[in-house]
Amino acid sequence: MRTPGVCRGHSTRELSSNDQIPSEGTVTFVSGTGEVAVNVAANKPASEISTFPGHNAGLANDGSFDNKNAGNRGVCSHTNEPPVAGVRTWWQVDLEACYDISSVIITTSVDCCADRLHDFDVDVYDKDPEMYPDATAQRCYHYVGSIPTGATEDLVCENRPIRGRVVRVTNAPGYVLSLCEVQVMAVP
Ligand SMILES: [Ca+2]
Repeated sequence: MRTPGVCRGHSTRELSSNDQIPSEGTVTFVSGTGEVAVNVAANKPASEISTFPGHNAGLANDGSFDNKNAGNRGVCSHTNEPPVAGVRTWWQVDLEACYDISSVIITTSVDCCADRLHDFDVDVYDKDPEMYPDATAQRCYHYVGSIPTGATEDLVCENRPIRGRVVRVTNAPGYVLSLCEVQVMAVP
């Protein structure tokens, strides 16, 4: 019996002549077989360990790259204050289907909190780890240091592509987590 919300199997395919090539700027990975990666995270269900009022998780995958004056305007996700010593804050998105994920692109705030995102992990799960404690994580990327303030960085998964449906960003212990946009690049 199939379990809802769980990845099964593995599939890859080559592009056919009928495939639509994504518009310029959305492609970050083309495999040797011609597979093209596109963002599959936009407006999918997002959640975070806690929410600072007005900074809900969905702001990090709403398709808007607005990242200016983020602390006051509520254009980026932000976990609650104050941060708790030893606790690793997280943000995640459920892609609502299984994808072969090649990279995760993160955009940080220009003027608030970006420096608090450092030494973090990007993991891919076969199912929601909040709903299924036995969900297995595969490491996409371990980031050493901080993404520069206001920058957009493409974190290419080690051992890509990684098959999964939930992508989670987990920060270093004891810091809030604020993300302005997260794109999950995968073979559709
Ligand atoms: Ca956004």
